[in-house]
Amino acid sequence: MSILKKILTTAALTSAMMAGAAQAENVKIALVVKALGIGFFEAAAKGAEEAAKELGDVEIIYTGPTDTTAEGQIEVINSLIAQGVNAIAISANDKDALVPALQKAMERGITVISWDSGVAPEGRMMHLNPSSNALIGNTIIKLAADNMPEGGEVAILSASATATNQNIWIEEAKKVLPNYAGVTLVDTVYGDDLADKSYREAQGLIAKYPNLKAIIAPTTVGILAASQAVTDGGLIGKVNVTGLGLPSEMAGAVESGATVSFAIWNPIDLGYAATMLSYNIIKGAKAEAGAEIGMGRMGAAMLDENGEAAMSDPFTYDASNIAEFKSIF
Ligand code: RAM
Repeated sequence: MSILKKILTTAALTSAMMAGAAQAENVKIALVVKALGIGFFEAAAKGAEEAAKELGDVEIIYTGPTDTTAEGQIEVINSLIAQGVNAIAISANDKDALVPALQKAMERGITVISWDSGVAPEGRMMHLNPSSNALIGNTIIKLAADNMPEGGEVAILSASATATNQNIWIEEAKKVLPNYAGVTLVDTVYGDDLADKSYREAQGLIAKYPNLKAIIAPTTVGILAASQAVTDGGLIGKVNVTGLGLPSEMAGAVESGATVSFAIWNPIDLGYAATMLSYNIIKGAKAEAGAEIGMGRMGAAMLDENGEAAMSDPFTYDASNIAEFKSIF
């Protein structure tokens, strides 16, 4: 081999090694969602990718089970532990069932946070709520009540029966229900954040309660399925579907009148913030009561005594603004 060729080969090898080393140093943050195929989480993943791009040395692993079960998430967590990720940022299908697996992750030095749907404090370092739980609980009832001045029956179509976030919001909604004179909650059913099951559960409510005035679905999957069931049942104008939805998915329902209005926060910002928080904890920020941990362009999260922080207020969408937002998330 000529000397020149040798030098060139060595240079090529060195730069290949350096590239390999840089790659090996990438921080791996796993964004674990309730289930794959849910638009809300896909929007959150966009935000996570945005944060990774901004940080420069982060690889996002977007993953989750195929259905919204704790068992499915435990399998995913165990495989992430085996892969040696640096952080797991999870939206939990069950607040308690995931604790042992997540404790094992933390024992191995993995940063664990929950976001959107929380894990019990012993199973994570902090939890990021999208907004104040009490505010969300009140919002979903108010959205229904505002469109039924004479009062009447409402029912809730939730996600899975063990979803931490929906269960807290429903509990908060029930607390403020007495403030809405004449509004009666007749039932709560669960569609498991599966489109077909949610659709059938909505049809079940419609059949069982002929006087039903509103279906409140505090889930993006449930609200879309319920608006479809109301539309297919020829009940637009009789049963209003409301709750939490994505403008991109709900535009048709608002245009048809199946849904007068609904609310949500920005899921892109939520995924972005969860990634920034995970990164800063990996880099040494202490997740303890009173701490302020940076969230990049979203400011800082202030942790309360339960290790929880909340982001922004939900925003209401209706015929006046849906067109503007439906292409964003
Ligand atoms: C669904 C999921 C998610 C929830 C939204 C509102 O996408 O259940 O956890 O925050 O709805």
